[in-house]
Formats: sequence, structure tokens, C-alpha cells
Amino acid sequence: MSENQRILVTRSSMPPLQEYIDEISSLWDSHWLTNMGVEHQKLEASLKERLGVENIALFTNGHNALECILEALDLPEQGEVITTPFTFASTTHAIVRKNLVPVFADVKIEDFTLDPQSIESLITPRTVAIVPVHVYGLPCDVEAIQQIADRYGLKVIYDAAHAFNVKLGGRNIATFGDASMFSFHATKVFNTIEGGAVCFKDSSLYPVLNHWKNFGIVGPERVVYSGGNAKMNEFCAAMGVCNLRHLDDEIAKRKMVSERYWTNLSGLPGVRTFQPSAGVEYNYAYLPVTFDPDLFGASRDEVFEALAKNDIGARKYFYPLVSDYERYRSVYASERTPVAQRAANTVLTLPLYADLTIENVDRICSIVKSCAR
Ligand code: T4K
Repeated sequence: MSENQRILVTRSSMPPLQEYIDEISSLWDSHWLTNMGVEHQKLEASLKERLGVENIALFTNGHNALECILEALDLPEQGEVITTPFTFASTTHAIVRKNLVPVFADVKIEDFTLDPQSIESLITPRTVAIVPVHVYGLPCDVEAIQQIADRYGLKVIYDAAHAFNVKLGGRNIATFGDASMFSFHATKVFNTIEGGAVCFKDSSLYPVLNHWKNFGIVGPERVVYSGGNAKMNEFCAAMGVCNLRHLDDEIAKRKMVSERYWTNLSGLPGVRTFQPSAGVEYNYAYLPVTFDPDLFGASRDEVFEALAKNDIGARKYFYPLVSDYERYRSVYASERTPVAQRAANTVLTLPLYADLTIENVDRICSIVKSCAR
């Protein structure tokens, strides 16, 4: 099979080339390529409007956005942060790199987001924050999490890397907690090539975040924070400006693809798909499926191999659990989060992108079905 016929887990959406060229052409006049230029300002303003938020700051990527908000919130060093091990490396690494201590709580069986009961049982006098993940774009139990945070005086910083444009009860997901980080990586529903953002409640954090992402520079002769460089450049911002115009179409196409998968795979013993619950306006970010080998007759790994043999690149997002990484496994026992452990061992994310054809979805599903014994 040629490279073009290979189906990978996702494929970046791009605007028409001419639209992008038109968007960046003024940069050849201005020669202003980065450091919060015109496109950066334009994207920030458009996102504020789109998400209905008062405060947003753009970054080079979601990871740096998360690090900067953790920094800007001024959490006490070595404070404990309750989070999920069922996530991408970035969530935990950001916590550790900011001199905080991750404490892994278990996830809910229904949607693999943090289990509020598990969070509460891990709170100590050293706990300073909760970092839940809206994994696959499926919203966490935001109400229960906020109640816990209020009871114990904790900050809530959502890793909403997957959840751009998701709404819960008509309210944008970006408006929950103290802050939410979004990833605009090439693999996301909305991309700026590389990029990310943080939305936050406290508007006084806006200048602080801007300083943290620009070497801590506050004025021409004043440097106040030991910040890094995490500024979104003009070419990435322009990509975002263009892609935002096509977002509704992107999500509508992803919805069609996802629904085809859900129909094809429904009723198969031992196979579970994840559909958003009532009240959720979903973004169709990922297509997770779990396989119970006892009921389905084949393991997740066997399905993964069968697809790979047919040049279909499903991915095991998120296996292994972060707590099983070499970096962390001597410190955390994954047995303490059995639901997350089972999730990591049984889940496969199937290919999903706007232009994936229905014929290919059907082909992928028939390979999956052929694995059943
Ligand atoms: N928190 C969570 C929960 C996250 O999932 C992530 C990122 C972050 C935080 C951090 O956000 P960022 O700092 O990345 O903004 C990918 C992405 O790189 C990463 O953004 C994402 N999560 C993670 C779940 O997936 P890989 O290593 O699996 O990507 P890669 O290169 O294997 O690409 C996957 C597929 O995407 C390819 O098979 C084809 C397609 N693709 C990839 C690229 C790079 C494209 O179509 N175009 C492209 O340019 O990590």
C-alpha cells in the first residue's frame, strides 16, 4: 500500500492554501513575525468571542501553556497536585517541571476522567490544586470537582488539550475551574500547527502570563520573572485565524465519521465506544474504543496488530499509564488506580479526521470485527 493509502490515527486539517497565503501576505510588508503581532492579536480576539471567555492567552503549545498557568498561579513549591495517570506525558511533566508533586487519583469507568471520590480520598494538608483532564474531549464531572476544590480551598486547572469547543449544559468548557489549557497541535480538532492557549478566571493573570511566556520581561529595562519563551508566532496564529473559519465544518464532518463508527461497532460483545452524555456539545476529538478480551475474544493489542497489518495506524492513547513510565514507576504504584490501569490496557483510539471516508470507516470496522473469536 502506498504512503497515501495508509490511514493514520489522524490527519491535520488545513485551510485552502490561497486563504492562508492571503492571511500571511501582510507579514511581507510588516516584517513582524512573532512577539505578539497582528495575527496573534487577531486570533486571541477571535477565540475570546468563539469561546465566550473574558481571558485567554496564546502559547507556542499546550504544554507551555500549562506550565505557565501553573507558574502564574503561584502555587507553593512541593505542593501536591491531584491529577490523572490516564493522560499524555505532558500533564504530569508540567506539574513536575513546576516543582509540584503529582498525586494520581483513579478515573471513572464511564469516561476515564478523574473520579471525584478518588480525588477527595487523596487530599492532605499539602494539597494545593487539582489538574483533571477532559480526556478525548469528554468533560470531567466539573461540578463535583469544583465542590471539592471549594471545600478544601484548592485551585482547579483543567488540562482541556482535547476539549476545544466542547460545551456542557450550553456553557463552554473553557469557563470551568480557575483555568483551562487547550492544545492547538497539528493533531487537534482546531490547530495552529503548534500552539496552545489558556483561559482563566482572574484577569490580573493576563500580564503575568504574557511575562512568563516572554522571559519574564516586564519592561524595556525590567525583568521580574525567570520566564521562558513560549510565544505563538505569526505564522501559527494566522493558521489559527484561517482554521477557525472552518471549525464548524470540521466538527460536522468528524461527527459523521464518529457516528458511523458508533453504529458499526454497537452491540458487539466486549466492545465499548464512548459517546458524550446528554447535555454535552462534543467536538469529536478522538474515537476511543475498549476491548474486553474475555467477551470480545481478542485483546486490544491483537486488534491493534490486525489494523497495523492492513496499514491502519490506530494508537494506544493512553498506554502506558503515566505512573508506569520509567520516570515515575518507582514512585507510584499503578495498582492504586485500577480503573485507569484497565483503561490503559484495553483502549485503542481508531483513526478519526474530517476527510476520513465512510468506506474507510467501514473497512476499519470490518477488520476490527474480524478479530472477534
Ligand atoms: N495534555 C494532553 C492530554 C495532551 O494529549 C497533549 C498533547 C498535551 C497536554 C500537550 O499539548 P501540546 O503541547 O502537544 O500542544 C500527539 C501530539 O503531538 C500531542 O499534541 C497530543 N497531545 C498527543 C495525544 O498526540 P504523538 O507523539 O502521538 O504524535 P504523532 O507525531 O505520532 O502524530 C499522530 C498522528 O497525527 C500521525 O500518525 C499523523 C498525524 N499527524 C501528525 C503530525 C505531527 C498529522 O496529520 N500532521 C502532523 O503534522 O503526539
